[in-house]
Amino acid sequence: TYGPASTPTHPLATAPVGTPPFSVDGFVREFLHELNTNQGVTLSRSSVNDQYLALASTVKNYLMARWLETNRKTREAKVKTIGYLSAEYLLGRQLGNALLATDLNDIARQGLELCGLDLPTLRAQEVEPGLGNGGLGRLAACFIDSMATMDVPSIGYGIRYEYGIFRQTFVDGRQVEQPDTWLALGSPWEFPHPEAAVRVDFGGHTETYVDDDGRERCRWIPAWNVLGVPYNYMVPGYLNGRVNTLRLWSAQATKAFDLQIFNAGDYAQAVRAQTFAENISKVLYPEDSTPQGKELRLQQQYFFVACSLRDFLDNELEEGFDLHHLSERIIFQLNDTHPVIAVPELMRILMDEKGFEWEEAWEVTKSCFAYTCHTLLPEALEVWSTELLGRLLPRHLEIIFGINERFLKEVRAAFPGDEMRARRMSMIAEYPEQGVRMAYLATVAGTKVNGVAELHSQLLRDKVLPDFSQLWPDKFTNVTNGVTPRRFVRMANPKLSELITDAIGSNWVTDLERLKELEPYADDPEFQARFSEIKAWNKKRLTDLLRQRDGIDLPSGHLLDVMVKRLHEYKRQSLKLLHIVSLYERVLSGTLAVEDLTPRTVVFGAKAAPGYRMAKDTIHLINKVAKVINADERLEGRLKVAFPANYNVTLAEKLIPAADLSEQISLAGMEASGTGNMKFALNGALTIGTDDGANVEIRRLVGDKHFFLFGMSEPEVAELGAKGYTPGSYYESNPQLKAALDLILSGEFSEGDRHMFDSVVYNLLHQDRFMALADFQSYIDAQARVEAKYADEAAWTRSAILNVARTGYFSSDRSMRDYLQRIWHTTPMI
Ligand code: Z15
Repeated sequence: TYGPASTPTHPLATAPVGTPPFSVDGFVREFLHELNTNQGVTLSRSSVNDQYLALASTVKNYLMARWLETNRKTREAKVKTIGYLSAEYLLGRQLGNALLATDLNDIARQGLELCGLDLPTLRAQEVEPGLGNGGLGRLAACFIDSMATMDVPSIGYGIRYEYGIFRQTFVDGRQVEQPDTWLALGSPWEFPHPEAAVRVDFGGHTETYVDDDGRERCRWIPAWNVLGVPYNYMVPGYLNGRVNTLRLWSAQATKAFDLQIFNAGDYAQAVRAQTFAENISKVLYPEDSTPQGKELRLQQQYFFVACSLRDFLDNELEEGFDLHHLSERIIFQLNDTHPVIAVPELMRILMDEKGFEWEEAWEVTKSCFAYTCHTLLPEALEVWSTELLGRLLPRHLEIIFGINERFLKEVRAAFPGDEMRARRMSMIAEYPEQGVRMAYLATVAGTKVNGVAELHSQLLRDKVLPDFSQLWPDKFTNVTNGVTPRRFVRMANPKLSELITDAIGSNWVTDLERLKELEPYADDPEFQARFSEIKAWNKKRLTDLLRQRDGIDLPSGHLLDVMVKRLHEYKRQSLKLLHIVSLYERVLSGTLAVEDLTPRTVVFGAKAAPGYRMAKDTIHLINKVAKVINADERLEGRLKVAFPANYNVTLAEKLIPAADLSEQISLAGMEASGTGNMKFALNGALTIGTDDGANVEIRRLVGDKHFFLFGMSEPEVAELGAKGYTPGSYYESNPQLKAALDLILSGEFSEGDRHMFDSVVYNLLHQDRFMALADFQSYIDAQARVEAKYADEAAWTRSAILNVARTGYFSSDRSMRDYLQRIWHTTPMI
């Protein structure tokens, strides 16, 4: 229960908490107070970490009254809330965003200066919470930012991993993973509530019994349980006074659990039991788009979803709320299939705990969920074996079978006699082992199913879920992804932001389509000059960072060519590498004069899943190629390759604004959307890319003249695949491609070892699932067009400005508007 035991009589007890004065003096007082009372140190004896923690507390204090007020108002208004269910949130650093949202940047800088401190130094002390792998986790972070900024009541639900995505290091060019100890120096942004922990059950069996009304019912007799402790985080809207909540769950042993064992006298065993329970939220699985089928992963999924549903029903709804009307108050957005076990969980709660009949429970359940699919790769679609599911969640498996049975009846009624169709559509796969297709369950249970870019949504309908889209055409829709302009333009690119604001005013930060008003400036020489200076300044900032962060020397005056994203074969980092090796080979063989080489630095950033051999070998090869090329004086410094380790949100914020060229070169039909592509375009990089994911929409908006398109289209890929693809024939018939691959095989990059990179090269030659060789020539030709354009500085700058002006569509605010209209059917709170 919440609240005081008796009615408060002190006048301050019901007043909202105060906000520190919005002045330099007020800020300094608050900061020194936090330093003394929270850190227990004086300014003169404080470490940089003390200062950072005190600064974080100070900024939190400015947000606190708004947070409490947001919670009160939302609760009172009894409006529909968005429950965003996501196993990942790749938040990035919090301090800069909080300072921006409160407009405290100038005050904080001046206040700290009066204390003899430097704001950027304190900001650099923050370790980012890396509670996600890549695009999917970062998208969740952008979406909660947009919802707060747009006054949409929402709660983000997820897992507080003790170790987020691993820290990547390179040893002799190979990736070596280190644990991410993001909590080690303190975690000032979270509010733990151990007293509000909820219990989550696992294992055991089910049984039937007869209830008081004489009805036969089912119940779950679990074998063990853990506690979920909520940790709340503020999600501040931009200058609008709204502060939403992100609620991440941490696993703890229940008392009952260890008491039993303590009583048996086995202290060591009891402590081990504690550790066992706490394993559930210990570490983020580092695979992006390749489910592992591990028991602990399923435990994580059920753990956070069970906590979240329990939390919403018990703590966010008023007592006595009639759950038949649940969908008037919540829509749970399923971020991929990871949280889909929430569907049978809600059914179980309604039937087994609240006494609903099946049909009643199903009516409610199917109106409370919507499902976003983020992939087309067949291997990325989660299928949980019924053996595992039944062992861990026996009641849920029963319910899934029940949903499937009724669903297949509906299919057979709609398509009489079409038994093949019914089998295809079953949520239960029979091969290679019996398993639950989580995407099918989500599709059946969701009010809506959406893909994340136009092409992806179309392929989802036509290729991944064709039977479902025939049965329920209206269930399928598209919401193209977006990125938050606060973090990825306003914060990451302060100089460009100032230039934009000088030209068109400051409203673009929350109304990004306004960037269109920049179009006339694309031809303005003065604007062009300022724009180029800013790009140069961003490059300088990156150069300084990489020198001290990685000991990397970036030459100045180069075309900065950037490919940053998870390492995955379908994304084709190997194609980018073949381009680099080919340039090098042509200089060595004299087919390209050094003077004709466009001065270019290629920057890679990419983590590989620790068990993904081909991805790790590719990283090794990139590093080895970089080492040889960077040391070869025959190139006269005109070609450099940089691969800073541990690409993350913090590095992205410095890298993206400095880029000239954005590499978006996945095989068409494979990248669901991409979101890095949007961040680059918004920061004035030109894209070289295939007709894939959101690239399609970027190109349509910026125009063909300002985008370097290459490669097969998705239908061409499908056709070539059907005809039979033989990568070797491209090697045989293209001398430039052959020479590049041969140079790798010669041992040039491996101290004469001719076999070090066999795995990568022979995979390309004999398998090449993602058709890099088929697109090689087209890519080389497109890179020649890049160089020609880069030689005309004014033309390049004009195109870069037009990329900024024409990509306002890719704000995640627009994505949220689309979700509100097409899926959630609700409006912001005024
Ligand atoms: C992930 O980061 C994405 C898809 C997945 O199925 C998983 Cl498990 C992780 C990415 C897509 O690859 C990317 O194209 C998309 O932009 C992003 O999700 C956000 O929708």
